Amino acid sequence: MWNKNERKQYQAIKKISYAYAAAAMAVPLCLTPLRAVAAESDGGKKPVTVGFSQIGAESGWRTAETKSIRSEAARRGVNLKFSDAQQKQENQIKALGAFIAQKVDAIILAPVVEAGWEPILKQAKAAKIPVILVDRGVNVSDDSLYTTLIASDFVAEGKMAGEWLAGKLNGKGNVVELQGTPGAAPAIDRKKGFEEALKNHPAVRIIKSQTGEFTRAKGKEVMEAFLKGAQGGGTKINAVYAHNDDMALGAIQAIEEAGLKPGSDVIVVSIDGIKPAFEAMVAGKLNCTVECNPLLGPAAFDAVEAVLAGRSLPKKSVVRDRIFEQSVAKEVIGSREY
Ligand code: GYE
Repeated sequence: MWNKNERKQYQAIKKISYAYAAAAMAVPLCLTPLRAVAAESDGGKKPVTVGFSQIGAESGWRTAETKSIRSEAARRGVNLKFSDAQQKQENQIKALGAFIAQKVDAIILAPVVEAGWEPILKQAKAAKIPVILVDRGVNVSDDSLYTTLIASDFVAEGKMAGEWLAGKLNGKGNVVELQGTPGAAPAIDRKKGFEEALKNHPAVRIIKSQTGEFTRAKGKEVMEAFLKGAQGGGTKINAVYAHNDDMALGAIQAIEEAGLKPGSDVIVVSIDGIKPAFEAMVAGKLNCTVECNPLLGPAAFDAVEAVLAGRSLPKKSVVRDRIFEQSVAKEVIGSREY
């Protein structure tokens, strides 16, 4: 029998492997999610060493991703070198430099922003260290600088949120947008997808848009400023679109403190699908969340094992996400894995 953790990991990988199968550009990848033996790099003696450069701990999503990678490394007997960049690209570049100097077998990178990776990725390539990108993509002119990207389709997530909100507002209303970290793939793409969806609904307008840096505190602060503007004679706010749940939860607090009801006076939609978002939906304060699966550990280490074994990998594997409305929150909250 599997323990609870193993079953969860298996369910997560199963979802991702469906997405592998569905991704048009994907080369079929043989996934071995339940391998319990220690990963080995040289025919059975030395355990594999992997450096993981993580962005930070800005959100519930991020914490869940870190946990998934750490626990999967432990389960496979991988020696994991973990580095927390505290939201700074320069710290990630330093961490990658250190991993290269230590001659790790592979690097897993969750890049904070899209731009500026070429020099360090060239160093990794010159040292023949494969780099697996998880969760966010990079902008490089030569895609041989990384092995594979395992991530959600952020444009599709933004589109789902936009289409849902336009329906909820009956095609008319004023929306404020809380953006993620400037320059980050999910911030760029979730904005793009949302705006694409609104093209079909010209009376739904984004009246203000600012970064809340993917954190609850900043989401609250920015929402407070938006509400002050509205209450001081500015345009009425009908809805909030937040690029992640944490910012939405901060915005909900700001709405309540302004004497309004989140979920009815102001409609709130966000992305991630973390447990606290489901709790807020059950409480009637959040209207909708688009899932973004952070349980990337199993797929990331499958990719590491595959590349070290010389197997080819697709350039991108898309994690499939679903949308959850308030009306189903009670029913599904018990089965949420993060
Ligand atoms: O949605 C947000 C986080 O990169 C997909 O980063 C990830 C995003 C996630 O901080 O909560």
